[in-house]
Amino acid sequence: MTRTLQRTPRSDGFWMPGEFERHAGTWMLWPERLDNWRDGAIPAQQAFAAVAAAIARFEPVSVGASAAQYEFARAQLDARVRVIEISSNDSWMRDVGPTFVVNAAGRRRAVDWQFNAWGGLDGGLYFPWDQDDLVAQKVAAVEGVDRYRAPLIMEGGAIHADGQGTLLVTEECLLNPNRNPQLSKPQIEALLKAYTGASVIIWLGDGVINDETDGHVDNLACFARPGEVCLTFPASRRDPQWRVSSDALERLHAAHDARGRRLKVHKLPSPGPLKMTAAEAAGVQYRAGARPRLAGERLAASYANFYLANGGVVVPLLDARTDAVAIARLRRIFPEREVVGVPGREILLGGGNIHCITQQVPAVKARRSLY
Ligand code: KQY
Repeated sequence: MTRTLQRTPRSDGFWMPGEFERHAGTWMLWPERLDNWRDGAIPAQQAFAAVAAAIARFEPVSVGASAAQYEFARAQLDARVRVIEISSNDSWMRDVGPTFVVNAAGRRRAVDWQFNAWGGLDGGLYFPWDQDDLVAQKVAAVEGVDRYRAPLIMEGGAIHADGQGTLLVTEECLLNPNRNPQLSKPQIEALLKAYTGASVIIWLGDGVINDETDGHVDNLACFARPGEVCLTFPASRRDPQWRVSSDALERLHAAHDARGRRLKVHKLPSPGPLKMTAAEAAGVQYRAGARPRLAGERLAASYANFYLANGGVVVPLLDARTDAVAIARLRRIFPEREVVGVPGREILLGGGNIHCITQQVPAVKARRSLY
C-alpha cells in the first residue's frame, strides 16, 4: 500500500523534473461527458485515441476510463495502450493527475494538488468534481508511489518546471480568487516551492485570451529545455493576444532562472483567431452548472499546448494557415526529437489541448541532486 506523506517534497529531497527529461510513460483519461464534448463525445474520443497512439510510438501510455466506457475505450485505443478503469468527472489528466517528483536516488513520488474544476462554484467549469479530485491518488496507487496531498488548489497545467529549480506560472491563474483566496502571493510562492522543489518562480501575467482555465501557463508558454522557453505569439498587433504575449515576453526577458541564466525565448505562431462554429456548439448538450458552449466564441488555441514524449513532440494541428509554420519552428527548436502533428480541434472545443490531456511519469534513474 502506498503512503500519504506528511512532510513536503522539498524537505524530503524531491523535486519536479522537466517534461523534456526521460519518461517512464504517459497517463491520459477517456472523454465522455456530453455537456463538454459534442456529438456524443465520439469526435473527441477519436482525437484522444489519435493522441494516445501518437505518444505510444515513443513511450508506454495508460488511459483511465469509466466502467461504462471501459470496453468501448479499449476497442478504440491502440493495442499498445493500457486501459485502466478509473472514475473521473472529465478527462484532463494534466490537471487532475499527479505531478510526479523525483530524488537523486531516482525514486518517484506524487504531488496531489487539490482540485475545484478551475474555480469551484465561482466560475468553475462543472459540478461536482469529487471524482476528478481522486484521480491523482488513484494514479499514484497504480504507479506504486507515495503521495503528498498539497494544501493548495491548483492544476498541473498551471505550472511548467525546468527541472533545475525554476517554475513558470501565470498571475491570472495562481492569484485568481477562485482558487486560494485565503493565501497571499508570497504564501502561494512558498507552497509552490515546497511542493515542486523550485527556488525561483517566474510570474507571467495573463494566459491565452479566453482560456477557461483562467490562463494556464501550459497554453501560453513552456520550457523546451533548461534556459529555453517557447511562447505563443500572434502575427497581428490587432489581436488582443499580442498584448498578453508581449507582456509575457518582457517578463521572460527580464527574468533569471534558478541557475542565474537569462532565458532564450522561441516564439511560436498563434493559430487563428479560431471560433466555435454554430454546428459545433449545437452538438454539446447543455446542462445546468456546466459552461455553455456558444457559437462564435473565441477558442483558446495555442501550439504551445504540445506534449514532449521520449524523442517526440506531439503537437495539435489547429489551423491550415499556420500548422506548417508551427511544425517547422518546433523542428528547429527540437532537432533531437520527431515532431508529430495530431488534429487538435476537437480537444480545443472542450477547452484545452494535447498538453492538458496528458501527464508524464518521469523515468527512474539516478540524477544530480537539485539541492
Ligand atoms: O486546459 C486545461 N488544462 C484544461 C481545460 C479544461 C477545460 C474543461 N472544459
